[in-house]
Amino acid sequence: MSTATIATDTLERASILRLLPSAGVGCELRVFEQLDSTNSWLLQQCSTGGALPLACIADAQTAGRGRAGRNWHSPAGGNLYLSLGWRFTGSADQLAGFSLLMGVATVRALRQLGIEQARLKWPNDVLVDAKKIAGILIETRTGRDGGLAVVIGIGVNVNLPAPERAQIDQACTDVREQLSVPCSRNQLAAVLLGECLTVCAGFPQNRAALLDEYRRDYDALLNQSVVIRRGDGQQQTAQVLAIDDNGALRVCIDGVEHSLMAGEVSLRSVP
Ligand code: BT5
Repeated sequence: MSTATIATDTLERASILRLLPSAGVGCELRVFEQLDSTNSWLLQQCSTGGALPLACIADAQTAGRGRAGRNWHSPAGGNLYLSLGWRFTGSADQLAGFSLLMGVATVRALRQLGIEQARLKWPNDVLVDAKKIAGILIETRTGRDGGLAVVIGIGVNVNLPAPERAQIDQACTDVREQLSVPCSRNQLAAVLLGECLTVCAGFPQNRAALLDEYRRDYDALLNQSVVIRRGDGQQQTAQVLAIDDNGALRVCIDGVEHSLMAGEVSLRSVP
């Protein structure tokens, strides 16, 4: 695929819209030089009744967020920080496992750009060779009209400077390291946004097919031992079994099977 231009092209709304697949028709896009967090900006838009779908991209984030108050390192000039706000008409409990489905969208996009080894670490990490290349943060907000808005935030490392990497407490990688040719951020943004909108448009009918796609080809944890870290600091070693039809992770701890819901825990592989 001829997606190569320069390593860190400037993010441009017009270029992204030109490259956006037809799934993107009707989605408004804003591109900023800097925001505190693209998710926070979109949550704010949802609260004040902004029309959806609405996507925003920032070249830098001053307070990029991960799950559970963790930080997402978001330096300027090289990476992609994208959020998409989308109106969901079902009930909030139908969104269980949704981050995994957006992970499928992200892996599809990275593979289209040539990163064939991209895989998903349940529930929201995208890895290449056990190194984190992207992370996903799903948040919801009830709008003024009482409807539910979902904000999908995705950070992709395209060109992550070494000093920044050194500050991250887990192995990470970027698109530049994985491709022998440079990658255009505008192209990546368009492909990723297109894949996210395709998944959203088909949800929830597409849930089973997306989970099957994950099971077939994207599961970075299959048969691995992991350390489960719970919110209260408790840690346990577990053997990963599979995901269930709601996207929950089935694991075996001391011979007993358990089901983990996204949001409860974070996992680290046992070396
Ligand atoms: C995530 O959280 O992986 C979700 C990250 C979502 C970021 C996007 S960027 C656009 C949108 N706007 C936002 O404000 N957020 C979203 P979690 O699973 O909690 O992982 C956080 C952990 O990942 C940190 O504690 C670090 O260990 C690691 N980390 C932080 N920055 C990283 C980076 N740039 N690359 C790889 N790993 C990183």
